[in-house]
Amino acid sequence: MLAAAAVSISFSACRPKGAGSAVAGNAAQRTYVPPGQYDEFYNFVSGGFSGQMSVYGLPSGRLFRVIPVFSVDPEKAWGYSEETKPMLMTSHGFVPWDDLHHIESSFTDGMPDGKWMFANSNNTPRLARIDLTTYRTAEIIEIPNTGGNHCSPFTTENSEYVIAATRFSVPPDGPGGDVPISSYKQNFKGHISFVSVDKETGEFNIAFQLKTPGLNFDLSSAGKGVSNGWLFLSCYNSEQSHTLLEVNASQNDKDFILAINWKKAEEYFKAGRGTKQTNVRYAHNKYNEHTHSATHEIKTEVTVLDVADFEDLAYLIPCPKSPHGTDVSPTGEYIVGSGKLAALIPVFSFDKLQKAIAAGDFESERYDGIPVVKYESALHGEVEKPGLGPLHTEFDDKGNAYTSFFVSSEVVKWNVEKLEVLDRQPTYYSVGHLMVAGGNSKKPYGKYLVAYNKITKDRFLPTGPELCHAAQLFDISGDKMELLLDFPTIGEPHYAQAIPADVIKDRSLKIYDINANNHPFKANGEGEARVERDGNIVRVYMTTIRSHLTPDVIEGIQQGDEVYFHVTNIEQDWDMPHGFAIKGAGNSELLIMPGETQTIKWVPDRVGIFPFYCTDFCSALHQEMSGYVRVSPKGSNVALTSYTGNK
Ligand code: K7E
Ligand code: CUA
Repeated sequence: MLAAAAVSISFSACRPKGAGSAVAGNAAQRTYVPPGQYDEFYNFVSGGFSGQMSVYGLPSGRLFRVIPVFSVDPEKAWGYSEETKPMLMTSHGFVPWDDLHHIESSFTDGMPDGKWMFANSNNTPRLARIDLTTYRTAEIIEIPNTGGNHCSPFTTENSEYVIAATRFSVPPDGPGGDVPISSYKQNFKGHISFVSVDKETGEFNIAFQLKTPGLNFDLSSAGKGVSNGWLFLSCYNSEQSHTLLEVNASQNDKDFILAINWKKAEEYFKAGRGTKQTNVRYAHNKYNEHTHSATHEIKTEVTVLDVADFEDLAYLIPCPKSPHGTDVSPTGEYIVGSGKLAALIPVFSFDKLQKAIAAGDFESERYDGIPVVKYESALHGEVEKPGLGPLHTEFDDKGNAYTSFFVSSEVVKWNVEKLEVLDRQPTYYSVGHLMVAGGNSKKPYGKYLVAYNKITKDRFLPTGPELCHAAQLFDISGDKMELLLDFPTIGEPHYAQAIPADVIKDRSLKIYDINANNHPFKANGEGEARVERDGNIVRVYMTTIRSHLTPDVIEGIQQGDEVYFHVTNIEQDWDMPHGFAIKGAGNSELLIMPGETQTIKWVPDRVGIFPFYCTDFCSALHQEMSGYVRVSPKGSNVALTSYTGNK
């Protein structure tokens, strides 16, 4: 939840009238996707405090998949298997959870290209890349000099960079961080990271960071079209206070949108104008689809440019009252600032901003060395009386914007040129993010809007003190927005993306080629299945195929041994994973995709017979897909043997 929750308007005060009656007459027909047919859009939805990303279909709201990103997931052994554990390593060690707020797709020419989804973690600052061929998190990079990576992962027009900016300004990493918290104004700094994305592989690299005054960066949007090359970030706590922010960071009438000329910053970086900082430590984790394993390394260097050292990198635009969303229109000309406590929505013009910069049309005082453009000079106009507590804005294909209002619990449609409110519809209740299909691209697909709500109260059957968060689907193809469907979400949904199924569906991988499997502990067919001992380490090279595990009888394991089951699924059929679990394992199951090898570690704590079995109902004889391990006392002379079928 966000700071606007602190606004002292109780839930009952903002409960929309006529809840539940507002649904369009033929809504069922318009959201019904008959059995066996496909949805029109993929909807990738952040999981908030679940740390995961979920994949739905639109318009049906059917849940297809939950992709583990920053949190462990026993269903998929994410963070439990030996292969995936390195993905959750950080400079703080193994971190099994995070808070994922924003998802943005990779872009080519300002349009989703269906290659990757990027995701931020809000607690231990990290950035993730999810591969849309495997629907697996392929890479996670930690962000140094950062305290909470909320303002992320906003992506430039051709995915040159994914942005990661600090929510909490903090002293830069290193020994200099041990300072009184009351010395905020002297010692706390913001950092904005430009993480480059390799065109082919997608691989991340923190190209450079910009050091800024100690502002809190909330959200951002990369420029596009006419504003390509620029980046806009909302900043709150321009007061630079360090305690009771609810009051102390709400003093100034206006905070800022920070406009960064990132093409210039890149030029300065390439010209060697940055400073190498060598006291940072950050993790860079990658998943390899050939070794079916992740690697984890710690990096110790980052290049930093201080914006105050350059005249033409950064400009502040005053923006009323603790702005949250900063959203750029499809043409790139308009920048919408949503002040959480503001009674209007300012819309800035990129053209006017450029003219103001060229004319030096600045306030008389700089803010910590950064020129402040005069509010009126950059302003296209204000949307008056739009609602209470504006948070986020998305765009359609017809020149309209849609803004979510947390406090007045509604979505409001308005015309970007004319700044006129055209329609408003209640949400049930307290909408946070909203999303229009392609609504952050150069050519929005329009058609659907989804509101992601913080509170559902009476919308679903009660399930104890906590109710599901939920999405609400609206049809926006007509003049009025029409509510079609409520559907529950995984965790707390924040930002989301919707991409036409055709852009993505044919990229989906069906199997891993067993011949391309380079896992060091692969069993290349049942003939290679075996058990080996090295001291107290025992490796079981196991294969799975319908409907047996090889080997399925193992003897000669001793109490306290460190046993690794390296399970290779030798199937080469789509949608034919097998599972593996063993009694007493302090671990999850494994779920092994066709052609893949995955490993679970097991340390038997007692003597006896331990059954193991396939956890995924894979065939008529799935229940028969099982086996036994005999565990003997330490030092026992039972020989290490294994077999399947006749000994
Ligand atoms: Cu508005 Cu974290 Cu994007 Cu949620 S944030 S609502
Ligand atoms: Cu394999 Cu069930």
